[in-house]
Amino acid sequence: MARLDFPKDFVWGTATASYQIEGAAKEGGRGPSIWDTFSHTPGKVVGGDTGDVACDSYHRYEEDIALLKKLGVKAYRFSIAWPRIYPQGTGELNQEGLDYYSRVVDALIAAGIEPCATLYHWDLPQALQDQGGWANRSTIDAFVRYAETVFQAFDGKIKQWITFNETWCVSFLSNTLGIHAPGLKDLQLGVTVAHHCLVAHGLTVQKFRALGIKGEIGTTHNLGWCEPYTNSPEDVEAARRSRAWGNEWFMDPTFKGTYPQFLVEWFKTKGAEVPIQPGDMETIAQKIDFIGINFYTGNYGRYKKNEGLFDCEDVQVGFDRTFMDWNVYPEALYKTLKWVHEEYGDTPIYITENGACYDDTLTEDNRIHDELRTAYFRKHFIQCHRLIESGVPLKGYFAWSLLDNFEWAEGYRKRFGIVYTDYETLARHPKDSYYFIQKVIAESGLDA
Ligand code: IFM
Repeated sequence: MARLDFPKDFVWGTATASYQIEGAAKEGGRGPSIWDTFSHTPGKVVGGDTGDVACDSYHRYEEDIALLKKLGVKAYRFSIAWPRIYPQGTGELNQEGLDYYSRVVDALIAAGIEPCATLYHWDLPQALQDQGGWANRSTIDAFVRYAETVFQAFDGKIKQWITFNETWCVSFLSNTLGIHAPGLKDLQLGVTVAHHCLVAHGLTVQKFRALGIKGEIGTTHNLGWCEPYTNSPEDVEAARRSRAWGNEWFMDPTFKGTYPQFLVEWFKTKGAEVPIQPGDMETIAQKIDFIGINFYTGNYGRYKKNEGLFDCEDVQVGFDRTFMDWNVYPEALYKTLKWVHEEYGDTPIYITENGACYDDTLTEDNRIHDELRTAYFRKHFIQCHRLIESGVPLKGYFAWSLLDNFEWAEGYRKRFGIVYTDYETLARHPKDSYYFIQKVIAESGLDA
């Protein structure tokens, strides 16, 4: 049995997001977000679930931080809810919102855990959506103002900042595929929103530097890996389009200040164009201190006319699948991060999310024997080790998620936590995967 040791300074952590765990939707002066509107619209979320209560972490954050401490993590990635800070998106600041995150941040620091904050994990103030949301360029200014407020409030305490979580989801999943809030179905809208979020990211990084905030700033893209099913030019091109939609469309502007031209042309044939204004691309490509990658799955694709946006059909090749129906394909994590390093250089990489959804059952003695999730983590840790050995600057790993939580359009049925949330009592029960990760962290490695 081989022993895989991780560097002693490797950052082990877990991740969550505000709307998915906090609850207290109407407390502390919080304004409504697009997710309140969406989840309260019949038919949008499985079972009619909403984030009104979620895991109630707004009130139970101390319990959650105790779980993190026992787990042994060095860092905790959470998100700040914009509508708690500016209930209407702009205008009057809500001090109670800042106070809440101050309590969380102070408790983390007291527990010896580095706070890592995401500024935007999808809860756009509804008031801004009413004016066009991210499709309206003025939302960019509102975002930078909000970012400036929290930078100044937490300067010196939060040392790792992420501007956006998964810009692909914010744009295309939400505005082209209509699956997430605000639930719109328009390709041009997706392209426009993606561009505006990227510009907002660049301006926020500029603001961070101009204010001289201490610490590091980056962004998080969700990448996947689509392999061509055969070597035929049609399959190769189809898989390339599909992959580039999630990967290069966001990574190229972030690092190179360009969009992949072949996809720009492809979108044009569908009637969509990027609304680039002078200076935008330079603004987007600000130097960042790290890149966050969320990775869950990969697939095989082959050419099929009129299949989806890219004439690319997903082919089932016999992978095990999670309860989300996502392939378990750990090797794709290796391929993806290798590609990131080769294509975009030596910027430090953090896996800001990775994890698996399974249908857990609570035993009579409150245990959850989640062997499949544990196996998923183990296989991905092995790939992380391989990446580090091969010279990829992988600096940390955040498991998704600390807790079972509100899984967006899928509601509460889909559990990703390493801690089980009992939604009746709101009690938390660590699963076997929690103890597995605890051991890996304590030993700074694992037997493979
Ligand atoms: O729950 C989400 C998270 O909010 C963003 N990344 C993917 C996770 C699982 O779907």
